[in-house]
Amino acid sequence: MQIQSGHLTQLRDVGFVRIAGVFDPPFIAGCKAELEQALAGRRSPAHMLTSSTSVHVHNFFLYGASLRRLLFGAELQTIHKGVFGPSYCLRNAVASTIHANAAGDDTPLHSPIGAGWHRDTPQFHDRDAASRVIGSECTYQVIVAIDPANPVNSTKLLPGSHRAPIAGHRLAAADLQALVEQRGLADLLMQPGDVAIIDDNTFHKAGLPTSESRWMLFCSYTPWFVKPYFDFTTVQLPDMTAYEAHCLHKTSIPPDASEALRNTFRPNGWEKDV
Ligand SMILES: O=C(O)CCC(=O)C(=O)O
Repeated sequence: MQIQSGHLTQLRDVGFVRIAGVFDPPFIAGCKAELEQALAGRRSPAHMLTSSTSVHVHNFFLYGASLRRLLFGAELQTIHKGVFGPSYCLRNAVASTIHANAAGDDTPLHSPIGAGWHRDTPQFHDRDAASRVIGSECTYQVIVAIDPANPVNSTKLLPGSHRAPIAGHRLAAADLQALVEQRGLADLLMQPGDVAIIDDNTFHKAGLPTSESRWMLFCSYTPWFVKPYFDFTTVQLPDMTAYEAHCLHKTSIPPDASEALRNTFRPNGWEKDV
């Protein structure tokens, strides 16, 4: 797989780009089997959230060799190096299905993660408690389709909204209407093995659950100094590669109080082999 200049132009201009057929369907079927096995076993319930309409498996790469290979293998390394650059690290890696009656038991999660229009780029709140996001061309989401996504259950996106002069994380109704009038609304239709790259400043929301399983892997990448969702210092993978160590922030662990002041980013050169 190669990143073409057209992919980068579309990402910059529209806020997202889809690349078809990055992974082979039999490999993707193996990933799906690992996810379903992990869910059946529920070895780490704190990282598996279920509701009657969705299931979310955080840190999916811990639950099988194919899932680990998918996240850290050649294809996503090529996207990582070519689209956002080698100093970015992993912020979150979650497998999600929205699926009516996906699980018999409900955790406190009442609706799918991603319900309602929002952005994924990191936000903070200013003195007036107003939401501020860090903006476009800073952080990215890579989505890998495990199942097909159809016009009902696919993620919805507002093309061009990554550049909209709106400061906050959520979208007001009037702004939604204006954005739809300007450039319409897109369904992120996917087939197993397709990949989408999204500028995190693009407004999007989850589609509606159907009776079909709709597993997608949502992998978010941020500059090394952005805190990840999980404490990856405790994560150890057998035979961890330089790329995995970098993604899991092991090249940028802040010093503890007893250590001398130092630049905490120590690049390990993973990209030289890509
Ligand atoms: O599940 C989806 O389609 C969207 C998920 C989403 O918006 C998110 O995780 O931020």
